[in-house]
Amino acid sequence: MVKKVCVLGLGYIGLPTASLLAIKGFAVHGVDISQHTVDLISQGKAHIHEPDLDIMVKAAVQSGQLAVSTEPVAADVFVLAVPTPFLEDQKPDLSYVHQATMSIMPYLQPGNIVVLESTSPVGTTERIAGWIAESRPDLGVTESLHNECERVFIAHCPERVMPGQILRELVENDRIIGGIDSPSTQKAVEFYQQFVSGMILETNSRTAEIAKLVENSFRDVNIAFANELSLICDHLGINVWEMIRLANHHPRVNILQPGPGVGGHCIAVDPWFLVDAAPEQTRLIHTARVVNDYKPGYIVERIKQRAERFKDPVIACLGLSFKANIDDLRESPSVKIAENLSRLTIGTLLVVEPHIQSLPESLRQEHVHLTELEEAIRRSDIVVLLVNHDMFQRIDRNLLKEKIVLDTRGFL
Ligand code: SAJ
Repeated sequence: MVKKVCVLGLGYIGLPTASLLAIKGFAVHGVDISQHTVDLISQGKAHIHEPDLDIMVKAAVQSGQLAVSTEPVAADVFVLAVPTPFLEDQKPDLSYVHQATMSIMPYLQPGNIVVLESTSPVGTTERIAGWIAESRPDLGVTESLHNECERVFIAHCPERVMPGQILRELVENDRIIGGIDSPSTQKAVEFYQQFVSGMILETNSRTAEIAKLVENSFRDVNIAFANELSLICDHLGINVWEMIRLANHHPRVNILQPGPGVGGHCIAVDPWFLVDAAPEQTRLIHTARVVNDYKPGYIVERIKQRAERFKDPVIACLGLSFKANIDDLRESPSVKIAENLSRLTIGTLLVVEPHIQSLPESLRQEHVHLTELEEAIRRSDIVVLLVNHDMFQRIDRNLLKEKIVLDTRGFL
C-alpha cells in the first residue's frame, strides 16, 4: 500500500498533484530546484495562479501532509512532473527528466514505483529504466531478471489537465497508464486508482507516450484549420466567427476558434516531438504548426497597417497570457505580438494583463506600460484584443466606438 509519495517538479502539474495527494491522505514530499518556489510553498502559498489552488496548498501544508524542499527523500512512489521543452532546433530537451531521475537514485528502494507524468517523446520511460539500471545495478527494472521484491516499477501516466480546471480534471479525467512491462503498469494503476475517479486505461509506455502527443497534435491541427479559415475570410472580407457559428450548425461539423496563434507549454510544443520522431510521416502535423506559428506575425502586420494613419499611435494590447483567465505566459502568442510591436517602435504600447504584477523582461521598454483596463482604453487610438479574459467583457462598448478595434478572438 502506497503511503509516501515524492513529487519532483512543483509547477503547473506537480504542485496541484502534490497538494491533491496530501489532501487525500498520502504523506507527500514535494521537490523543486527553485529555492524561492520551495520557500513560498512552505509558507502555504501557491507560486502559480490556478483557481482554488492556493486554498488547497495552504490546507495541505498546514495539515502536515505536504512538506517541500530542494532534495528528494525516500518514498513508495516517485512522480516526475518536470518540464520537457524543446531546444532551438525543435528537438526535445530531456535534461530535466534526466536530472530529476538522477536526483532520486540514492533514495530508490526495491518495490518503489517511478511514474513519469511529463509529456515526453516516445521511448522516454524506457530511457528512465535504462538510467536506473545503469546507476543502480543492485535494483532490477525488468520482470525477467528480478522478482517483485528486488525490482522497481516504471510507468508513464501522461498528465491531461487543462489549465484553469486543473483541480477538477486531476480527479475526474480518464488516465492512460503504460508501464515498461505489465507488472509496472499494474503497480501504477493501483496507485492512481486511489485518487482518480475517471477511468484508468492500461497500455504500454510507448503507446501512452504517443497517445498524449497525439491528443495535443489533434487539437493543434484543428486550431490550425480555424486559423487558416480566418486568413481566408480576412482575404475575402467575411466575418470568420459568424461563418464558423453557421457552419457548426451542421451535425458533423465542429470547427474550433481562430485566435492570435497557439500558446502554452503543450499544444505549441508536443507536435514537434512527433515531427522529430517521424519527419517524413508528419506533413499535416508539421504544416499545422507552421500555420499556427504564422498567426502572431500576421496580426502584427494588420496592426501596423492600421497604425500608419497616426503620427504617434497609442496601442492598447488587451491580454498577454496564452489563453483566457490564467496568468501563464509560456509560448504566448500575445507576448510575441507585444514584443514585435515594441521592437518596431510604432508608438506607445499600453499592455493590460490583470493576472500579472509586472511585465516580462522582454517588454520592459520605455514605450511599453502595464496599464489598467479603463485607462488603456481611454488613452488608446487602437485597441487590440489578444486574450478573451472574462473581465474584458465589462469594457464599455461606447468607448470603443471612436477607436480602431482589432479583435483577434471574436470576443468584443
Ligand atoms: N486555442 C485557440 N482556439 C481554440 C482553442 C484553443 O486558438 O479553439 C488556443 C488557446 O488560446 C491557447 C492554445 O490554443 O493559446 C492552447 O489552449 P488549449 O485550451 O487548447 O489547451 P492547453 O494548452 O491549455 O491544454 C492542453 C489540453 N489538451 C487538449 O485539450 C488535447 C490539456 O488537456 C492538456 O493537459 C494540456 O494541453 C497539456 O498539459 O498537455
